[in-house]
Amino acid sequence: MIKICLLLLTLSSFGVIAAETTSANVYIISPLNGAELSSPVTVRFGLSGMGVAPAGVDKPNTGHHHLLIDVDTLPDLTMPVPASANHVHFGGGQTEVMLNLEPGEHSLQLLMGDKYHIPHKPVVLSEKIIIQVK
Ligand SMILES: [Cu+2]
Repeated sequence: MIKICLLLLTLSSFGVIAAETTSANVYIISPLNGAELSSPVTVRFGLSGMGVAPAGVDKPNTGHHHLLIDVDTLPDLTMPVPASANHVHFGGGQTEVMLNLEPGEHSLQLLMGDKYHIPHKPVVLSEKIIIQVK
């Protein structure tokens, strides 16, 4: 009996470890890195390993997208993502946006945040892409 309990304990602790280390992945489906396009630009958000839920909704392993536009320095990842023209929240659970961008080079990067807009631990951050707007 003790052995069975130990086995169950071991299995459940493995379960917890697996859940914590399963890394979610956020990425920009389109546009592609290096794309040259005209404004408005439709940006589509991709996510695997976790779900999208609106801000304020308490559901495990979910979050909502934040689009960082022309952000060189990441915000403090222990605090709610700031809200500005360069830090756009999709607290409704949206997975795409149409952006009006000035001609020139722009960077785009996605950052997931939890129900309080705080980045997850470990952080779920996309690669930064660079696009050219004509
Ligand atoms: Cu947010």
